[in-house]
Amino acid sequence: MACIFCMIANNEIPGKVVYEDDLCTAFLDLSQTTLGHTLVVPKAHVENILEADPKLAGHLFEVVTKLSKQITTNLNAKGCNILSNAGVAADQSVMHFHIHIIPRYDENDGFKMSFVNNQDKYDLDEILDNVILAYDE
Ligand code: DGP
Repeated sequence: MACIFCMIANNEIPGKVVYEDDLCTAFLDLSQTTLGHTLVVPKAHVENILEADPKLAGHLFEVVTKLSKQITTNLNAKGCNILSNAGVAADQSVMHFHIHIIPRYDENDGFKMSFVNNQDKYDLDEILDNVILAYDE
């Protein structure tokens, strides 16, 4: 199936490209959740970070680091959120790995994210021992 981000990243259809190199392309997100909302995507099709080679993901994060400083400074933003949704349960709607750079201006600028405090539901030692340290690649 044709992937819209493959096509934009490889210049097969036009996008508002902010940055490009051999491995990735950064372009403006159509929705512009906040002014300057940008996506950084690999040129090769990878569904999301859970499928990505760590070296490729590392390169994307290097580019995200540089661009987030450039975009935040040039647009006089006060900060930014960096986000990558992986899987439908995590609200991924385009199934091509992408990292959002969302410049932030104030708490009412269009982007909302909330972290519910569930600390009384879980045991941190149990999570560490049984879930994270037991993980074997
Ligand atoms: P996510 O929910 O994390 O999969 O975010 C997908 C983002 O992609 C969403 O913010 C809107 C954006 N988007 C969807 N289709 C297009 C498109 O054709 N062009 C551009 N530039 N952005 C798109």
